[in-house]
Amino acid sequence: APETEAPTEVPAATPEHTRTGMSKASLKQAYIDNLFYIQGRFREVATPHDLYMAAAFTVRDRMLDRWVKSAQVYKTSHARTVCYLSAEYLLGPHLANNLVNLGISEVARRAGEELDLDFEAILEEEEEPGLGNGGLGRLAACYMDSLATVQIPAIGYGIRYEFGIFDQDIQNGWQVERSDTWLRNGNPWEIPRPKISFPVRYGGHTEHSRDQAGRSRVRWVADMVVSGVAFDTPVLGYGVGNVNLLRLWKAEAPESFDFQVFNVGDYYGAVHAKIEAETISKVLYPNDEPEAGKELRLKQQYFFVSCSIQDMIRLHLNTVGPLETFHEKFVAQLNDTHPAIAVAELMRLLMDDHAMPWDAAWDITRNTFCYTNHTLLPEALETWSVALFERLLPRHLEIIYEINRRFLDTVRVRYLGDEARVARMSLIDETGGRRIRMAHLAVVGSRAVNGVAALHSELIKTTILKDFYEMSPERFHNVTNGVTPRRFIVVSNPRLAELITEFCGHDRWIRDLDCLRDLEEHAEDPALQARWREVKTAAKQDLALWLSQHGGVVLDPQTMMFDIQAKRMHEYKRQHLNVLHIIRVYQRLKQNPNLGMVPRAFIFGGKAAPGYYMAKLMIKLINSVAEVINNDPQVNGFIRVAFMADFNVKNGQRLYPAADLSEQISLAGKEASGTGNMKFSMNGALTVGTLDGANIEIRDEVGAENFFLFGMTAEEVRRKQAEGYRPWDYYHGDDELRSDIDLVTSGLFSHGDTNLFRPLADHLINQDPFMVLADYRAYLNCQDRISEVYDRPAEWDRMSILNVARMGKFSSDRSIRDYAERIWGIEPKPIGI
Ligand code: GL9
Repeated sequence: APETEAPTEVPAATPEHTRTGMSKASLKQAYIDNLFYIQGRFREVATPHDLYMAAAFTVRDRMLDRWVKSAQVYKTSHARTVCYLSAEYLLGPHLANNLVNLGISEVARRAGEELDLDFEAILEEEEEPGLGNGGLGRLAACYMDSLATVQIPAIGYGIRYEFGIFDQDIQNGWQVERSDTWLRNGNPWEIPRPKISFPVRYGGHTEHSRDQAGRSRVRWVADMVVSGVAFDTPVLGYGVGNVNLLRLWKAEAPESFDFQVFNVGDYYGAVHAKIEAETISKVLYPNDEPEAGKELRLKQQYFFVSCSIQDMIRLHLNTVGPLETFHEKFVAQLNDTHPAIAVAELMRLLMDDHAMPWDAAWDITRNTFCYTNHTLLPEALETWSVALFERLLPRHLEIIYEINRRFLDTVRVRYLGDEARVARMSLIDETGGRRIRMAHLAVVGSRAVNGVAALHSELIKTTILKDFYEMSPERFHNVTNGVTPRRFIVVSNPRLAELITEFCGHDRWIRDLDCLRDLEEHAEDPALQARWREVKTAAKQDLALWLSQHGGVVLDPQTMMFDIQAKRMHEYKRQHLNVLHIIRVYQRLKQNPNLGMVPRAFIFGGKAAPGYYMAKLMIKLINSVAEVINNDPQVNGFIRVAFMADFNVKNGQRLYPAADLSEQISLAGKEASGTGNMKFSMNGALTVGTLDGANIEIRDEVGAENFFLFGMTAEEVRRKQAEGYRPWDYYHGDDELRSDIDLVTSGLFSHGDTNLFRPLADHLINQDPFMVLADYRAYLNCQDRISEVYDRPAEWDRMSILNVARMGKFSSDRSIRDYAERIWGIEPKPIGI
């Protein structure tokens, strides 16, 4: 067990001990050393940031020998390696997580105490790398943790955005975006590798010719070149020696860029070129669906993909050798279509730079890539205009055309005369302006395709990728998402972790989450239930205190049920359905102030894409409803509403442990998986949810009797949509529903302004694309049942314990093992400590 393996006392720290020792004495000595030699400070003058940096370097030092050893073993054994290609990594703070994975949280805490340091304040000081938008980016981060923990050699490739996801302020109830300057004070976790750098070219034209052997050769004469520089972050597995690499690329002007030649006398032009290069990795696009046609976004995608594939080829040539075996050394997982251009880029590099014939190159390419789809929303399926492609990546467009020509020939041979099918499957959408369908490129260029939850993987086969499934069903898989229990239980909920450890074996459950099953037999034990409740209440107290200090809402953790919905703001996630329930309870209380009800705190968190008007209006609505309810003494002893500003990984870690009830209320068939659903449930929240995404599997695991289900199924949604859905009928057919919606536009929540929320209400009554009104009644009924059960603590606690006990499946370790066995064909390469 890593917590106990390191000796806790060594008499006097020798220099070796100081640099890497795990004992308390070594940690103390190292900390003081780092504070002095790296920050140039001693205790008396150190700022909180200095104190954090010294801690970070002290921890990082302890990861480096494992990192070097992993790299050596991986290299000399020619280990098969996963390359995870993702435009986003929503990492969250490193320090606490690395302490846990090193197994030195406790000894470090004691060392800190002896140095008279405020350990919590040091952890708080870390600025989190928010290099992702939401679930998709956080999934990549969980997978990096699990890849290392299950000891699979892996490299995560991505972009080192200078500005990650914006910080959210709430002003007058509205979201206000602030730029995220996470690198401002330096990043102690990354190591710059200026020598690992690749040119990435854009624009220009191609020249076709034949070599002496008569083979056709292509030269791409680009008109812009930038340089991608590697920044490496070590990712340590839990309780193992394996350290994998997260390699993020920063865009710079190439060193060799000759201002004199390209810009004779044009100093400003030269500086402008430098700025243009650096712009590429400047900022993360803050949308949860693709930004239509933004040239910079395509530049970003090609930038990190090109650097990554060039790096993989370099590594292969340095170790194994001939490129014919590239796909045996590497498997590359495409995290959604954002890196799908990799298919054309690998083809280009193999053919144009390494003189490989088409068929050989295609064989390698097809056997290298696998593609994960993360959404069914049609508006989220990425396409790029052919014109933009031609301007930015002329050679890739040629290659895509040739892939398409050959592919469509196979379709024609298979389905004689079915030109409609050919048009549907083409990599080029010819309806309207011609556009490249990135999902089709990813599917055609991959060996395996997977969805992220059972329902989603089935729906892919019958909707967006139906034709592809019919043609090669054997390539379609499901890998249900998971989350890492290290960050989402051990780091975020130490009290629960300690309690679980008593029943599930010291640290055993942290690497094998199925061990949580050992809790099951104690679910009805009043003694455990009492302690379980204490742990939950303590977490609620922490959150209540934090919220009261940040925004001022006062919640009562003793009496109130904490009902939480935290996720990106989106109509399909239906935060407004939640609001309608709050308004219903409010109206009931106003009509009957003596209504005996279970007090509830309704807590929200989530960012809206800056250009998504309706999502921003939902934030304003939540805050407006909160203002009225929280200031109404007739009700505010029973209900309160809080919007936690700036929901990110760090703030999520405050929410998950404190939830009694987890809101997972998307319209069935829209949420591909969801991962917050898993994080809440792992922390003992019960779920109110639809049969959507991974909710279905969570319910299967925890038992239908321990899950609050409501709403239409995906199939019922489909049928109703086909019949013609008329929200108007619901509005007029249900007095309470009408009264709740009417209250939204009454001006009560908007200081008399009856227009402010009109767009939201009108949209619900007239369009309601996500069928809020159709599910309203079922949701209310379900919420009433929930209140009843919450009133019976023994029953609730039992259900809560069973939820945790049965969450083993949702560890990202299980997801990664699934990928390794069923998709990647890769074995663990254990590195001891
Ligand atoms: C998402 C899906 O919407 C989620 O249901 C899923 O859990 C995650 C991870 O597979 O991927 N796809 C997607 O584009 N986002 C997801 O969360 N959006 C963001 O990350 C903002």
